[in-house]
Amino acid sequence: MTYETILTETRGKVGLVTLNRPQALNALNSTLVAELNEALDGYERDPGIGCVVITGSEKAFAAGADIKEMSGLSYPQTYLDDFITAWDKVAARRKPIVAAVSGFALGGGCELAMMCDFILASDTAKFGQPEIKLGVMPGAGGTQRLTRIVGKAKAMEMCLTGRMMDAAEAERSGLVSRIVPADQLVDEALKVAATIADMSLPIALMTKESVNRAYETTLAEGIRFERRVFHAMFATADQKEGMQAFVEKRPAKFANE
Ligand code: CO8
Repeated sequence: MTYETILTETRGKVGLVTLNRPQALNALNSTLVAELNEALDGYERDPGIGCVVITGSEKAFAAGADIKEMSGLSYPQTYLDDFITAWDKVAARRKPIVAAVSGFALGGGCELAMMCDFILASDTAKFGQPEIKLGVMPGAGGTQRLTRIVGKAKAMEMCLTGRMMDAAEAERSGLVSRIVPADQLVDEALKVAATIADMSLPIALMTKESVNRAYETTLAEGIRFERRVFHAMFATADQKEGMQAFVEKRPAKFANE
């Protein structure tokens, strides 16, 4: 499949999407968002894919929504077209998605990275929500996801001033899982994604769903949800295989059943 604004490839059981609008620092225009969703739809449907990596270039993961495309929109247009809603589909994917972020992840770029399940950052990564400098605020989850991830003080400061966070601060704040040297970022992300893709797919999906519950419900309700799903895992062949393999001191071979 050939796209205009992204590159896609499959590496074993991992789907790799590279945002590819270098002339605009991977600014997220409507074509890019549509193509990204189309590629992710394909990976969701493909039973051979267990995990997806989204990355950008060394200079920019994505410098935000495309300001040139957005600047002339009217309120009725944004409202009637339900502007931004398509973006949220990224967060609704069932298969795990890793964001591999190098360079700028600003505005919608930072929001896109936060829609993924976790972020691996290069040492050059810079995260920010600079929308206030454009006379707007984050509109694709930035005021909500960033606040839940890094807490009110940092989120408020970033959203109100547009200050960027470097990779070290992002790691200290829990925004990224790890920092990797820039020239090893994509390889490392693919390695982590391959590890995930080698697990049982249904178990990985249930695990993702359960962790995400922590953001959506009370602790008691989340614990109840976790317990029910944990119990259900004993109905899978992969639970039998995983535990049997441990007992027999051999690697597990999951059948996704
Ligand atoms: N949109 C459109 N074009 C962009 C964007 C952008 N977000 N960012 C960079 N570009 C373009 C520049 O216009 C320039 O193009 P040209 O060469 O034709 O002038 C090219 O990319 C290179 O950019 P710079 O020359 O500015 O590169 P620098 O290295 O000097 O600066 C920066 C890099 C600091 C990243 C700078 O480009 C910048 O500040 N960019 C804008 C960052 C920003 O404000 N992002 C937030 C956008 S608003 C947003 O994301 C709202 C999200 C809400 C949800 C959206 C739903 C659709």
